[in-house]
Amino acid sequence: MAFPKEFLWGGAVAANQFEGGWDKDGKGVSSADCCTRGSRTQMRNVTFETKEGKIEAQPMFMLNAPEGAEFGCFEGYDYPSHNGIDFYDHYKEDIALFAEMGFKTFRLSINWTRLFPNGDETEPNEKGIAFYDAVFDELTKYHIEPLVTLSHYETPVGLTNKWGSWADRRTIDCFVRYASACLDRYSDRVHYWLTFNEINCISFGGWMAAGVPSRDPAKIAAATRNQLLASALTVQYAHAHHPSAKIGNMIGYSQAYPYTCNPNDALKQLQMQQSIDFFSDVQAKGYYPSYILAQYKNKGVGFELSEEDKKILKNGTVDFITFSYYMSACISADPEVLAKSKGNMFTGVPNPYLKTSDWGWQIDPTGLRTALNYFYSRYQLPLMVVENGLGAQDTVEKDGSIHDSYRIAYLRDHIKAMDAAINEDGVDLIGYTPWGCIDLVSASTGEMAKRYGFIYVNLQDDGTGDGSRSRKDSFAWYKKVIASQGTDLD
Ligand code: BGP
Repeated sequence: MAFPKEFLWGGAVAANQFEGGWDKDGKGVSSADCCTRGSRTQMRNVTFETKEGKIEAQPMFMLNAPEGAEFGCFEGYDYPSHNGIDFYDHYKEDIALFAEMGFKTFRLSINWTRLFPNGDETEPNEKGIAFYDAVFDELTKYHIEPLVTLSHYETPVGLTNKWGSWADRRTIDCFVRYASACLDRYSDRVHYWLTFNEINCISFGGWMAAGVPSRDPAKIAAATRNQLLASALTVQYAHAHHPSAKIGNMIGYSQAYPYTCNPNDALKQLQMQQSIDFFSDVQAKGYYPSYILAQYKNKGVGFELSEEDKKILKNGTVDFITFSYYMSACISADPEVLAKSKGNMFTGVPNPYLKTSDWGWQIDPTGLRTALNYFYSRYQLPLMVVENGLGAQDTVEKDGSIHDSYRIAYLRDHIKAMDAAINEDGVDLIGYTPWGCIDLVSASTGEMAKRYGFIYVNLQDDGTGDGSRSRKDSFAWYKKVIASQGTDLD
């Protein structure tokens, strides 16, 4: 069956993973700029200078920096965001390729530090404004609707060094000033906005999602509240000043199953589900759910939510729901199973019914159909799948061709799952933007080797490659999918 006529087919990227030009035209340093290149086995590090003047690096997901650490970039470290794939200088060529595929939408993020280099300025940097003006003009030229994430895994490091970033309430005003500037300058061409990418990932990725250099649960709870308030205030500003703007949230989602029918596994799975639902419940329903308040209380996490805060959340609910979906995970309450499983925080206990990607992510298209039904029945709001795809190593043949049949197979099965959700289950799904439509730097590992694109970018992790772009087999395939409204998937 066909997808709706107005369906937004496209692709997705994030500024820090593809723009490059990290210090061009007055841009400031962001949290992502301080993350080194890692690998499948080596976690990315974050670099800083201690009070005593020592340069140190700590693993991104374990970061617990000493008091007084000053984050930044230092000689001798390899920071992949600094050059990305240099979209900054290739945007015309890249957008022309998206247009050739027939994109109806393109999801990108604005880099806060291009507009407000330190995060707390009162007026935007006009050169930063001009860059996105040019990008949006180019997209408009091809009738491609931009879908803009305001904060995709980057926070001005200036705010971390000044007051600990999102753990401090003052960051809310800085963000709202930035978000309002974006809305004021670009709303004539941008109609779809997302506030925070994978906002729930702050729970385990304080640095990645919020520039918070600490794993202290009270700081993470405060940073979470502050982002949720900033998101709600942005929605309020948009609704008051730009009625044509639609604002969505963005959840990092992995469909979770109880590993067995043992009731303890089912309870654990529910608790895991609640840790994700919490974010979309606040953003779509406008209040902190009782289960999360109970958890904070029981764990002794100091946490404040004023009457004023509650009002802000109530009046700032989103217009649509979006999420990323790559894989599913099995949840077990049995310590023996957990000890035996190699699963990490992303992948859970291995599911015997599923195959995994080269990076150990469990491939599960049916899980996407389940997720779509779950979100739609819970919120009854339009949905978009704004990330999905297969990170894989590609081989360039002697003649330059790239036969990525594995990627086509992955995407085909997920598109079939979306088709079933729309046409058989009645879900209101309005868009699909597969991740990394052009090869870019991986968020979790910082590698170029983990490729998602329809477009190959000749850049390697050892620094070689001329940056040239070429079409993989999936390029022609996706073009056909879009042209046929999802009916020709062969
Ligand atoms: C999501 C992020 C993206 C992206 C994607 C793929 O979590 O929103 O920024 O990178 O995952 O992950 P990775 O790049 O680690 O393969």
